[in-house]
Amino acid sequence: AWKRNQITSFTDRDGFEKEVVRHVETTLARSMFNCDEIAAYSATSLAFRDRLITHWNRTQQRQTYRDTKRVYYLSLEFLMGRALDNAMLNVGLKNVAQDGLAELGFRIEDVIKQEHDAALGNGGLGRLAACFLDSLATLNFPAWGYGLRYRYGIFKQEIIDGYQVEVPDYWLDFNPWEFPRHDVTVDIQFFGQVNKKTVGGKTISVWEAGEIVQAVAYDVPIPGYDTPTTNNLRLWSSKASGGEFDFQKFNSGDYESSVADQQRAETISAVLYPNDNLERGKELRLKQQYFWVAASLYDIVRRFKKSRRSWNEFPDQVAIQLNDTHPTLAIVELQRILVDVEGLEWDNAWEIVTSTFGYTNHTVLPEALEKWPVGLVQHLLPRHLQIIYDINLFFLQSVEKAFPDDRDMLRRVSIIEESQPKMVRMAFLAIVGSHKVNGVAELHSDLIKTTIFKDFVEIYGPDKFTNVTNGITPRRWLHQANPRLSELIASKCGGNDFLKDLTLLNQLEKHVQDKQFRKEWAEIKYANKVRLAKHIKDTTGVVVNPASLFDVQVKRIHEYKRQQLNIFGVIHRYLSLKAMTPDQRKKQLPRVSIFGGKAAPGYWMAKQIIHLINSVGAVVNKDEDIGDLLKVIFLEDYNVSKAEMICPASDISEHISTAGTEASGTSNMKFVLNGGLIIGTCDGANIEITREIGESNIFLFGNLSEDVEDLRHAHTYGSHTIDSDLDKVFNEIEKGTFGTPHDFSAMIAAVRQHGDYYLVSDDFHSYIETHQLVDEAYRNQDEWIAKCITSVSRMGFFTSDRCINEYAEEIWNVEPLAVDRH
Ligand code: 26V
Repeated sequence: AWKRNQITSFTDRDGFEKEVVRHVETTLARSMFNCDEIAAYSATSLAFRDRLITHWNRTQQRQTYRDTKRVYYLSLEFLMGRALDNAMLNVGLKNVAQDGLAELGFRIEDVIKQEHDAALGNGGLGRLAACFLDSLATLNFPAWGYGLRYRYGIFKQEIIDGYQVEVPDYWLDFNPWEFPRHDVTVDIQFFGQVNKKTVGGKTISVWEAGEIVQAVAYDVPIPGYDTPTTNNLRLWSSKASGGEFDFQKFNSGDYESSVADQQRAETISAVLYPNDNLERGKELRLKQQYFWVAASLYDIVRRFKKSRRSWNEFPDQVAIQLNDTHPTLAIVELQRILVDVEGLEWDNAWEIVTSTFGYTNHTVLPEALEKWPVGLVQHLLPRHLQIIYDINLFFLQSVEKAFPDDRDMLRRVSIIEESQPKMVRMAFLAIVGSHKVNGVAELHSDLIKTTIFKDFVEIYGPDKFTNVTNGITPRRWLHQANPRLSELIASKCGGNDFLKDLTLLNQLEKHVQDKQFRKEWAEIKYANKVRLAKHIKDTTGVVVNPASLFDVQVKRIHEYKRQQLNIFGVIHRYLSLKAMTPDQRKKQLPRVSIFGGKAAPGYWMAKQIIHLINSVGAVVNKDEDIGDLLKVIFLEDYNVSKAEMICPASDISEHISTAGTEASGTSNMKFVLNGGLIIGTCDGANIEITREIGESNIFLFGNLSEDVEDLRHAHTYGSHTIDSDLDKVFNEIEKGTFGTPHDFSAMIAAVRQHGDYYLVSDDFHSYIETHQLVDEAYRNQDEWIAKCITSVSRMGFFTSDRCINEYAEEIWNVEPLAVDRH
């Protein structure tokens, strides 16, 4: 019997301050006299980290002792953002820290800002994984995340002369939120060949590796909100194996190549691939995938084996969710472990494998579907390719049996695409190796069943395919990002319970007509806009009037998300304003168009879009005829912590993808939850948001998903006339009003000459008209605020808690396991 650690469990200001001072003076080896904001941040983080780790230990002990089923969420991306504010709020001691820091001479907001975002993701998919971790812990599910510990997260974006410039994001200098586990390592094999061996009359395959790289675990504690449950995010870092190979080389004088080996090993976890929705079959990316998957599975299997159960119980103890196809090799790796290493029969092993995995699809864009050249897989993972071929063989045999007359079916559904070169279709492998496949919003889940995965619905029946509409964590995206609104809501909803049961927001609706409530609501929105206006001034030098309508589009730059439609619309507004008399202008509503988002470094067109936005801003923002009536802002380096400032400050945000292309979208949910309205197409989760909040509270426009194919066909084979207003916009660009016209000729040609694949012209008229409706609605502030409040009150469905409960019930079959409070 030993005494529970008392020191680190501070509960009041005094206790907190003592911890901060202790960390400054001992852990950081500094004097309180030269404690700056960075030291204050470090010490505060260490104080909270100590607390979390006590909870973390208790949670892990309890989960091990009870030995219930666990969920493993495999994701190549976890876009976590900052941890300190989140930890303080989830633990419920932010006020204590605020007072303590104040007494030590610091403003808590300044301290929070010292933290570098953990930016281990590209966009929606990575942020979804982060929201899921928050919900899993809050709901007390025994769950681990597994990912890669990139040395460089998504690049930092700088805007120089109106163009994006990428700067490396080296974020690990000081990271108090991770615990290196130098004792938790796994040797990962690559290359080599497969030999057959006969053991006791049985022939088995033995993979003799050509290269071994070591995986080292780094653990990040994930605190739940208002619960002691603290789950684990395990990130793998790559290191030279340091085994005999290297010493041999080193001793034989081959110093150079032994250092080169080390470099090569460390390269695996060096950098996050900055593409979002574009697949380019790079060997290093496949190495990353296998490295991470193999280390994670080894860890999962090792944990399972401790309980000494039979292999058939594996799926009762383990649920593994594949976040997109990136971890699909896990299916093959588990089959390999069970058959080659553990000696199970193929069919028995395969039953275990398919019962264990679930696969989530996040896109229907064909250019994003992962395919790997067979030759590359053969070279890097020779045994895995054999297993993939066997999986495919047995699968195709069963298909042939069920559809004996359909030869073309076999070609269409084969995991191996018979192209030049042959390719492994990862999505098909993921479907065949999982018991459930889900899309991320209703429309998207319907689309995958009727388009890219149609044949698989025929083969497996419809029940294998399901929908789990995405959600967001209200802890970060309301309580943390918008503390004043959260407090106002709490005052009307009977306290903070709504943060754990978001449907309680519906209590707001009875206060919609309450004048005082509306006034406070409007004041909070205004204050949030003032804060963003200050950031705009500080970072771009442009002064914007916070009384203007703030119109925001922040997300990755991609043609399918149609930032080009937005900026063409802005130019149209500018031309209309220019054509007015001064008297007419006085009657117009002032607007600020705010853009933000990164372009993949190799995505040339996306970079041109950024340049056009900046070029338009440069002209409009200094036009004295226009003044406050229109400002165009591009915010540099959009990331999670900036999103936390931007979402609360928006009046209207743009979710305007070509119908059928945005699987879900999640920022749409963040903006509405923060009391903004949205303008959007009938796409992704916009459709369900409309159903929940009501048609009168959203500005929908544009063609429907079911009409897209015909429209595209007409562009290519019929006569294609451009919308006349859009034509005027193009003519103005071509006149040189926004700089060298040649810079933008490809963007215009995409619409005029190249078939307008994203339907910019088709939707332009209704987009412009709908923005006029936005202006009109905004003039009636009372009505506008009422719409905002009503919308928020109906957003309960979009919490990631609901989403996680659906996964738990429909896909994972796991139950929560509460940890005692002390
Ligand atoms: C794909 C690839 C392809 C290989 C190169 C690297 C890379 C990195 C990420 C991805 C993921 C593309 C799919 C994706 O991000 N989908 C987004 O998922 C969100 C969460 O479900 C959803 O809200 C967005 O609508 C969807 O675009």
